[in-house]
Amino acid sequence: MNMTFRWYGRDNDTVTLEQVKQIPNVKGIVWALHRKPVGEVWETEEIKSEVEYIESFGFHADVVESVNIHESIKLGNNERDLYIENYKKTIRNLSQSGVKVICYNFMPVFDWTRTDLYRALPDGSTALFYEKNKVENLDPHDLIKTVSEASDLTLPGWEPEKMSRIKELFAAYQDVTAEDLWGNLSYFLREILPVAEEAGIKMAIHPDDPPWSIFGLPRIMTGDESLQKLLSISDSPSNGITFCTGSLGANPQNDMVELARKFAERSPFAHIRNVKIFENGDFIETSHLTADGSINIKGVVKELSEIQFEGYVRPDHGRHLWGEECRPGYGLYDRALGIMYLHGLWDAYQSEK
Ligand code: DNO
Ligand code: MN
Repeated sequence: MNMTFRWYGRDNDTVTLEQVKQIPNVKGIVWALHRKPVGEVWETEEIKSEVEYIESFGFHADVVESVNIHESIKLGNNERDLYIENYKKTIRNLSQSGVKVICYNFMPVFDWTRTDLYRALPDGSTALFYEKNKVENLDPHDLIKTVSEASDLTLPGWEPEKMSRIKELFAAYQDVTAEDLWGNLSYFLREILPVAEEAGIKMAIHPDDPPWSIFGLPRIMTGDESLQKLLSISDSPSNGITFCTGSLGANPQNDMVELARKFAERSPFAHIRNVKIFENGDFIETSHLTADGSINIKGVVKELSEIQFEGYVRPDHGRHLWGEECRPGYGLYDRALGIMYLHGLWDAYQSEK
């Protein structure tokens, strides 16, 4: 288990690397050029500057999350080849700085979606919350308004320039089915995987969050069957998964221990976090502790320990604690607590061997 911490960059995060340095046994920083518009080539110089900064703290910069996929690739329209070429260049450029894993997702229009960024938990902390009924009955434009009013820090995938084109994007997706999306994902992977392989980089798809279709837009990375299908697109060792327990686990039908058993070997990267699911389908993010949520985090780490998982791991979203002002879900404190819980489980299972 190679423990990492996601960080948004100098002048773009409330957390500093000096602080991350004090969390025990964090080996690397999961990073990205967050200010880069989707689809543009990441140039070697800007990559180098970020990687050198991260390395100056003694961290590795092996994992990038995410190099986002331009909508034209997901839509499969005639601009896609241009953006695929850019993506290939970015892969090659990243490999020059020693990057090993690229996390990406294939969700149309929106990345992870929540209805409330600061829902109070009984202990007085706040966390990201998803109200099923609200998403099913709300116009996406109203949701965007609610979310952007609640935070001046942009959620990943909710970039202002994209939001201003939202109507246009919805229209473009009108006739795109789940099957079309699979076709477009396969096309993309067949193009880029040979380049990734040559560059020594593993691509790791992040599951959809939540793992079901929202606002009438198709979503395809939702559980066992889809992970299987993804792997069947190509046997390339570069065709991998970001095993995110909180995303997949928001659907109680996804047994995360079972899925870890099946897919950990093909997951160069894991996000481990807990969510509490309510009977009506709502869910709230909790601490990483197994007892606090609906996901058997303990069981997942046990599976990883069984196979001596050597992949990269990070705590995923955390709650907002002790008055911390931070990016929604990406504060320092709860993710640090999460890391220590994961280390504790890992050490205990390892010593049983
Ligand atoms: C949710 C988070 C996401 C994730 C992106 C990956 O579980 O991990 O923000 O980073 O969807 O592309
Ligand atoms: Mn995740």
